[in-house]
Amino acid sequence: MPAIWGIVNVTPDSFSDGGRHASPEAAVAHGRRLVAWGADVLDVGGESTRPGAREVGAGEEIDRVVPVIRGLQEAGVRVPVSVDTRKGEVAEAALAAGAVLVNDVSAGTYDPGIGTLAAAARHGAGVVLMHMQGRPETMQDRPAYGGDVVAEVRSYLAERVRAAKAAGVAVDRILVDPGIGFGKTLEHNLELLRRLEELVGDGVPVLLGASRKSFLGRVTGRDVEDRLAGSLACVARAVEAGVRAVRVHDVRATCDVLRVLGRIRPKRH
Ligand code: HH2
Repeated sequence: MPAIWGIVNVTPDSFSDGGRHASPEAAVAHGRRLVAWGADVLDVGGESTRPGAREVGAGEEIDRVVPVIRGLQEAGVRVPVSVDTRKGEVAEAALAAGAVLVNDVSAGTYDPGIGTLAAAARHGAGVVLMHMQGRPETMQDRPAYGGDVVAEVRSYLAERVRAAKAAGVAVDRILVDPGIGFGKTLEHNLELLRRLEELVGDGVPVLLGASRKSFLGRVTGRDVEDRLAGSLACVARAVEAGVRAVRVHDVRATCDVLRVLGRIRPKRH
């Protein structure tokens, strides 16, 4: 069964839970709740990357995530903590504060400085390398792929895996992610989900983030707070395809889905 990455957004403007856990205390309490519900990893983020989001400076992002990472440790939370950031400086501060993974939606391409990959390598941390076309500010303006979106995403991720290895990240600490909703039309997202096995077959563990995303709204007609069932359908699809981790807001319900699927899936030989 995939690991459950519970989302802890310490932001005023995230698309589904912006402002809800903006104080460090509220974010730590939320993280503890997610662990009690079954989260295997907590993914702490201080910058929204939703379409059109405003960029946040490294200092502001550090001020948001570091107190939460420290607070989780002080509260005795033992699950690994990931920092969701594109900036090397933020990754460095978060890893120094106790995070052990860097989830970078730019796969190490955003930060021209030391960068997230070098920071992860220095700390022996893991990384998530996600595919995104363009930047959050403009990525949904007119996403386009030459021919086959799945082939393009796979070759981009293979190149970013090579870059991570070259930066010194341990091979067995790398995950890749097709980046659902990041520079993709509805049809691109659906095609990636339909053909997840191709990505899994490339041999690098896959993380999938589809939780509450707008393509689910397009399919079901539901607003963001009402996309649980659609999100869980994606979790079931991830299990079927052999995905290694799912990044979700609704940890308790996801955990139930995985428990049941774990008992009723045909055994593979
Ligand atoms: N999606 C979001 C943020 N980070 N990281 C990975 N690896 N994969 C994803 O699909 C992914 C991600 C967007 O979701 P959320 O954090 O809820 O929203 P926001 O970016 O508005 O904070």
